[in-house]
This record gives sequence, structure tokens and C-alpha cells, in this order.
Amino acid sequence: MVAMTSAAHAQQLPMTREGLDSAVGQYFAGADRNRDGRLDRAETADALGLARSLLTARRDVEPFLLEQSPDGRVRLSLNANGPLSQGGVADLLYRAADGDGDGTLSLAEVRVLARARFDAVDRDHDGILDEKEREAAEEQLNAAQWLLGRIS
Ligand SMILES: [Ca+2]
Ligand SMILES: [Ca+2]
Repeated sequence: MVAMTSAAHAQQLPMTREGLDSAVGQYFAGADRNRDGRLDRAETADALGLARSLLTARRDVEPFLLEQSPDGRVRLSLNANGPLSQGGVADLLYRAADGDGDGTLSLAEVRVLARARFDAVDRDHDGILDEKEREAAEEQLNAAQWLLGRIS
């Protein structure tokens, strides 16, 4: 066991599958500001440190926009409010997490996500995340964040 702790370490997944459930419970309780037992889109954005508009803005259907420049040329550009924008992807992830489709995330729905993530990181499936597995997961997460940043 390493005694040293830091903010970065506090963000990591718990070491065991048992530890996961209690950590998710605490996380959920902290995120559920109005204590209705559900995370709405604004609460979820706040908990993830995202701009609220990413999850609350109305989205356009068109992924791309056609723009005509003054010289008459037509250019295809990514619609910043479309389904392939950063908010569009966040939207998609939120809806995928909302298993019963009621528009909010319950503790059970957040647990499903957390367990899936834990199991994906726990490569040898012994219910414990060792240092190697955690490091690999961090690199994976950074790659995902990088990708999300590229899409906007
Ligand atoms: Ca709530
Ligand atoms: Ca739900």
C-alpha cells in the first residue's frame, strides 16, 4: 500500500469491486444537489465538471453545415450544435446511460456504468485493480478526453 495521496489519486477508481459500490453511493449523494434520488442533466454536468450547456442545450439534427463564402464557394463545416459536436456526443452518452429513458440518471443506472468501467479496467477479473490495471485505465481515459476535445 502506498501512503501518499493526492487529488489525482482521489479521482481514481476504488481498488476493489466492493469499494466501488460505496464510492459510487457517496459520489451520487454529492452530485444529487436537490436530493430527489436522480441526477438530472445539470447535476450530471456539474458532477463531471462539464459546462452545463453541453448537456442541457437543444441540439440540431444536422451534423454538418453548408457555408457559402463571398466568392461563391461552398464549404462543409461541422455544426457546433449538431450530433457530432462535443455536446452532441455528451448527449449521446447521457442517453445511453439513462437505461429506463426517463431523462434522469438513477443510482442504479450510475452503478451499471461504474461497474462496466471497473470490469473493463479489471483485466484479469479478480475484483481488484492493481497498479498496472489502474495505470492502463488512466491512459485510456486521457485518450477518451482527447478524442472528445477533438470533436468540438
Ligand atoms: Ca437530482
Ligand atoms: Ca433513468
